[in-house]
This record gives sequence, C-alpha cells and structure tokens, in this order.
Amino acid sequence: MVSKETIKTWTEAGVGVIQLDRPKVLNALNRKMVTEILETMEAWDRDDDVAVMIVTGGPRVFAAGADIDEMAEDDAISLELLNQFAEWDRLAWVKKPIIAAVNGYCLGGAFELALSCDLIVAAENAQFGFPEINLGVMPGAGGTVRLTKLMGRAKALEWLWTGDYMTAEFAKANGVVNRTVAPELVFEEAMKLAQKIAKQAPLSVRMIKEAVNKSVDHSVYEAMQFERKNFYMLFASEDQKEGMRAFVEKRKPQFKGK
Ligand code: DAK
Repeated sequence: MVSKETIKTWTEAGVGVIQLDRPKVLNALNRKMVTEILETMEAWDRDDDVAVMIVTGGPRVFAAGADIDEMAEDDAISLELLNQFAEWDRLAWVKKPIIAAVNGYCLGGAFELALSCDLIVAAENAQFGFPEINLGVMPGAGGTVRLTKLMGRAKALEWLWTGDYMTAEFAKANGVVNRTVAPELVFEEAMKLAQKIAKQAPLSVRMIKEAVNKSVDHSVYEAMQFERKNFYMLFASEDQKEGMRAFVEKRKPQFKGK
C-alpha cells in the first residue's frame, strides 16, 4: 500500500484501488487530493498490471464534497487562473474502467467524482446529493450535466434546487447507481465486479467504454459509425483471433490485450 498526502493506493489481482484518506474532514476533496487521484489514474491507465480501477472512501463515508475551507476565499479570477476544471476533465480521458465504491455521504464534488466513474456500487444507506445550493453556489464539475442526462430534467432540477440527499435505492432506480448492497459488502462487491471485468479482453473493454461514451454525446448515426470503427479495429487484434479460435476449439481464451 502506498500512502500519499490525501489518498492511499494499492493494487490486487489486476485492480488498482484508490482510497480517499482525509477522515477528519469526511474525505473532503481538496486540490491536492484531486491531483493525486488524477496522477494515480493516469499512471494506472498506462500500467499493464492494472485492468480496472476502484475509487472508495472506505467503510464510513465516500466524501462530503469539495473542501469548503479551501474554497471559501476563492474568487472568479483565482478559479480561472487555477484552471482546476481542466484537471477534472482529464478524468473523462481515462481509458480503463473505473468503479466508485460508495459508503455513507457522497456529496457535491464527490458525487461529481462518482458520476465521472463508469459504474457505482453503493451501500444501501449511502446518501447522494448536491448541497452546493446551500453554500450559494452550484455544481461546477459536471453535476448538472451528468445528473440531467441520467434522470431527466425535472428530477435533476428538483435535487439540484433543494440540495436534498437521495437514497441509494432512489439513485439505483434512476440509473445513477448500478448496485446496492449492505454497507459492509460494498468494497467486496465492487472488487468482484472489477475482477470480472479485469478478466475480459482488455481491448474490447476499452473500445466498449469509448463507444458507450460517444453514444452519450453524439447522434445515434455518429455514435454507430464510431462503434463500427471500434468493432473493425478489434479484428486487428491478436485477442480477436484467440477469442474466436478458443471458442471453436472449445477452450478458455488467453487474452493478452494485444
Ligand atoms: N469541507 C471541509 N470540511 C468538511 C466538509 C467539507 N466539504 N464536510 C465536512 N467537513 C468537516 C466538518 O467541518 C467537521 O470538521 P470539525 O468540525 O470536526 O473540525 C468534520 O468534517 C465532520 O463533519 P460534521 O461534524 O459536519 O459531520 P456530521 O456527521 O455532523 O455532518 C455532513 C455530515 C456531510 C452532513 C456535513 O459535514 C456537511 O454538510 N458537510 C458539507 C457538505 C457540503 O456542503 N459539501 C460541499 C459541497 S460544494 C470544483 C469542482 C467541484 C467543486 C468545487 C470546485 N472545481 C473544479 C474548481 C465542488 C463543490 C462542492 O462539493
């Protein structure tokens, strides 16, 4: 395990785990933490020993949003000059699957972090929300956009305007969360899912993520052209030959990510 200033990281069986680690302030995301998360993910994206990543806050709380103490004295110009949104944008460029394993509060910037991941496994008692409105601001790292795409305009507006917290069950019913489990099983469930995906042909996993992301932002026609290109591209891989030969020879494929 590697302990950095704001996170702990380790890898097990092809899965890289990032645990947010500022327990005294409920894992509030300060700038250092965002940088450490991004640097770790980008390094793992290039690392053949990591196939899937998990972000978790541990067994009690995912995170209570951005660090309010750090933000309190910011002004429009200092935020523009810091250009911190550019750092958050880099999350969208990570090619490998990222699973958020969420216990307890997942608020504000932390909810935006979870929504930027590909899948969310949540505790039955987890709470999701955007309390920015109570601070006289609004989400700034994709919250209004991603929540609206997932649950539709009217529902998203209600949560964003009230600042209320939604239950994990509601989040699951509205396409925000993939699975809910008992709080003590969240990490285990996320790890099971991660290891299942980690065993799949790596290039297929990667091309599917790209194609699905394209479908969110483009017309059906454009996204299908993109899907087709990725489909053709996989026929240039050794894994396609291996996967199909293994089926014909009635054996398990040995994928290499090539
Ligand atoms: N920041 C700093 N400290 C926090 C914090 C936060 N977000 N949340 C909690 N803490 C600290 C508390 O101050 C307290 O510290 P001490 O008093 O012990 O020194 C400690 O954590 C324990 O918190 P509580 O005593 O309040 O614990 P409770 O169980 O009573 O309440 C709570 C839990 C989650 C309901 C409550 O802590 C709370 O309401 N926290 C604030 C939630 C919130 O408003 N979050 C921030 C939303 S704004 C950006 C990208 C994204 C964002 C901004 C910029 N860029 C790219 C530039 C995102 C903005 C946001 O997330």
